[in-house]
Amino acid sequence: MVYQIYPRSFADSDGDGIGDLGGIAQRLGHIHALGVDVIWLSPVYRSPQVDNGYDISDYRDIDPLFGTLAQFDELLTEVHRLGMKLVMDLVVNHTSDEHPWFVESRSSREHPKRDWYVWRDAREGAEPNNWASFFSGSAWTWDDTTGQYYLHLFDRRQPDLNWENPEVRKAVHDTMSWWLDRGVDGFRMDVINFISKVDGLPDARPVPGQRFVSALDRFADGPRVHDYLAEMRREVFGSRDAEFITVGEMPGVTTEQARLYTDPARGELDMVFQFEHMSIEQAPNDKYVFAGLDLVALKKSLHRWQAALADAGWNSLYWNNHDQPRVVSRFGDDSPEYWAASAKALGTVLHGMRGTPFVYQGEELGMTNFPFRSAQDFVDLEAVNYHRGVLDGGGDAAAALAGLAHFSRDNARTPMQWEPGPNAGFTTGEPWLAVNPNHSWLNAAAQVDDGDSVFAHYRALIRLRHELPVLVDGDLTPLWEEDPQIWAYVRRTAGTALLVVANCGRDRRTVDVGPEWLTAELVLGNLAGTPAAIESTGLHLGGWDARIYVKGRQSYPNQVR
Ligand code: TEU
Repeated sequence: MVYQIYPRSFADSDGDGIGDLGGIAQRLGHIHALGVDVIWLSPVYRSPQVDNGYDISDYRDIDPLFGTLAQFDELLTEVHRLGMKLVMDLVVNHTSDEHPWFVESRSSREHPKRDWYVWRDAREGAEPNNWASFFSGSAWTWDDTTGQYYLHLFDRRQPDLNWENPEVRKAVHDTMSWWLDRGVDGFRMDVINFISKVDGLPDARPVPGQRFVSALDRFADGPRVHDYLAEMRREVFGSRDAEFITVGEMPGVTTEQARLYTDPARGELDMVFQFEHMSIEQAPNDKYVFAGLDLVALKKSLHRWQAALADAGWNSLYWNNHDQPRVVSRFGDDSPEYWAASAKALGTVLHGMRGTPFVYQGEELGMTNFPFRSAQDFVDLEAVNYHRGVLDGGGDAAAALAGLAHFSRDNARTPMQWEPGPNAGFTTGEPWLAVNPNHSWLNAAAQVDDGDSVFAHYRALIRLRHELPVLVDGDLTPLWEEDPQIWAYVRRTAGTALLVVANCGRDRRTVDVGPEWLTAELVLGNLAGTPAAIESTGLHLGGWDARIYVKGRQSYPNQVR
């Protein structure tokens, strides 16, 4: 399994209020104790930090905010010494506008690097097409110096690279090789399915009342993306013997495309992050509008991905990352009574599936959303721009605030909660983003040695994956898919069967699992006093009760609860 660190919010060693490499080094023990195989580090490269490091101005240096290259090398050595691997974030759909490549590109139309970015003339005095930026407004910005627009799918300070240009691709390959030579073990590739845009950059289908519209189908899984990834695999990894990890972050990717990207026979990527289950309760045209949570839809979505990549390709499994609200507040129940049980139950149904599980910092503690109150509480540029856009358009400010509180990326980015004391032990200074007040009781110190904690449950889930081949290889058959409260499925290999079942609600439920499971053994439960065997009267589940049973072994060596 993979553990994601968002360095800015993980641990601060120098008191400037921003997490850094020194802080990570001090806290590696926590990650190791969880049983982590691979660490994925969100960007630590030199960056103006407009999008917290997803705007890179030098791919071959560490931002002074986070430390130095020498510190990075030390950290990598220590990660390896502990038997873990380290994966870097590769952000190459775009650079920062302060990257020397862009500075040169914008300097004149004749500059050799002009074609490294996407420049276009105005169309009838306005933007070249109707594409919206993910961060509000147009995806194009006018540049006075040379009298053309440049493309940026994200912020205007994140210009898109032109992947059609072989020199750009070569520069990216060289950068990757440079990090592999330093010893890193692979890459998580930011929006990598956006690198090939549809020829001619045609308008997206208009939406009434919107000047700029989401144009996902004009650049997601575009015409040459598979060629580019196969080429990258050949050029960067082809001559190396070691095993590397590649994960493509892919908003809008379909199951059919994901199969192509991750089929080992095609040699592109190991796995992709898909987003279908992350938009399940968001309105289609506005991710900040809550459209109601439908557990059946959520289950079906993930089960559909399980089926689609069952015999070719490979899934990644995640509830959280630095762009998503906290799962216990989102799909769980963060009330005092059910907070721990629901955090564990959601961990259980995710980690029971086939694929590689990812845990985002603090998820292993059941960290929750932040109690945002006013517009000033938000610092993420996506949130700030969204709020401004709603106000400018005369929209409902209260509704916008409620949507942001629920879905804002800042929910994921509040500092890691280490201790009950000042600033949760994250920093001795002033934290760059407020610490969640619930750190007084929700923190690592309170959990790591407590056998009943969310942390202990995650550790058990991770240990199970290391011990039970059926969790890795077994196929998956959903049970009671239409049930709006029970999430259950069976994993099976030739010799073993595993039943994963969770009651995703407060009301008690009894389910009839059938006689074949009466002999099964409990390997993991999330509530005290879970009986060791299933009763003949059925499986009686309390609120947010989650269990894993195994069958087909005489005895199970390492029983964990
Ligand atoms: O995110 C890509 C992406 O499309 C979304 O998940 C994004 O967070 C946004 O909310 C869409 O509305 C990646 C990174 O994970 C994110 O942090 C960056 O801001 C983005 O790319 C640009 O690099």
